[in-house]
Amino acid sequence: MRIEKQGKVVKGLGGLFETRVVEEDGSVIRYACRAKGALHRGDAKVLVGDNVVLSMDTATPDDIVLSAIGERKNALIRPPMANLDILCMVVASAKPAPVLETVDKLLSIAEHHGIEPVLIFTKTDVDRENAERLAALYRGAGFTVFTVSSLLSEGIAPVRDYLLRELKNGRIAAFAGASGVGKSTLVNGIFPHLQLATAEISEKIERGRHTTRHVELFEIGEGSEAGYLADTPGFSLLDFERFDFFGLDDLLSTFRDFAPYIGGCRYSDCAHIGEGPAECAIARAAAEGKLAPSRLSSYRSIYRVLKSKNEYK
Ligand SMILES: Nc1nc2c(ncn2[C@@H]2O[C@H](COP(=O)(O)OP(=O)(O)OP(=O)(O)O)[C@@H](O)[C@H]2O)c(=O)[nH]1
Ligand SMILES: [Mg+2]
Ligand SMILES: [Zn+2]
Repeated sequence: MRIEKQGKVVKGLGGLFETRVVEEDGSVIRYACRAKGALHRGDAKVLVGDNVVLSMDTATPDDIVLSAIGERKNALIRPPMANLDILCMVVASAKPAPVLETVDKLLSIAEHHGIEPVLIFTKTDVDRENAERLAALYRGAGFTVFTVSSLLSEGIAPVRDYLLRELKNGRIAAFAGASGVGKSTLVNGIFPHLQLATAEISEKIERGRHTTRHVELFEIGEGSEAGYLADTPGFSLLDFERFDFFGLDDLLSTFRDFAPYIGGCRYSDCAHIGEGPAECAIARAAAEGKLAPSRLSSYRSIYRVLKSKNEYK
């Protein structure tokens, strides 16, 4: 007899998926399975975080197939995941040096998908001043911000408490960011029983070594009320060429700190891209120190990318 079970994909590696199933008696079982042919390509590809249907024959219970993907709340290319509720941008105070434009791009993509963005500044022991400066900048922009040093075991408990509070009933958060910023080290700090691989960044080029190679969900809380935290592979610079961007018209609403100034520009069709403080309310806010100038410059740079994409479609 063929039966079906509902599960969630917690890991995918080389075409093999690990899925988590809550059985009728409440016990939690992990099944390893392959996906049926049509679920290997394009948008139909199975992602970690997907809610899926597993089919099996009771006569041959080891032969399990991932046969369908449930409706998705959202799906991202980087990190390759579905159904995210919270995206934690992990950024090092130094080593590797933060690139705010990349951070802002990812925040913008998260906002666009309705995923709550959170910032975690790591390696406060390396450059405390920069960590504090960045924390203040993003708190001022209206984001939830944490600062941590895994080396000194500083600031980890507030991150763990936040995740425990926010991640219930299947909700999912992911750590995302450049290679070598300390994502896996922090996951190990939050779940002391895990021993995820971590590695020194290259001294010469001050970049990470892409130590984490796959996305994996770790359970936070218990049973059917559990939530999940994902460790993900670090970005490389090339990844940003392939980002899933959206329409130009949607950009402004993904910069939450700009909201108070919208409508205040001299011309109603102001695009806020080159106009000076006399005409543009957003440029004026940046000039007066109410908005971080780096946020405005990220906005302008993403605007240019989206515009050229839309023109060549
Ligand atoms: N000084 C200092 N070093 C840290 C801290 N957190 C992590 N590191 C070190 O930074 C290096 C990279 O850490 P990982 O956790 O492997 O970084 P990752 O973000 O998971 O990197 P990928 O898996 O490549 O994406 C390791 O040598 C860690 O020991 C910190 O708070 N302070
Ligand atoms: Mg890692
Ligand atoms: Zn304007």
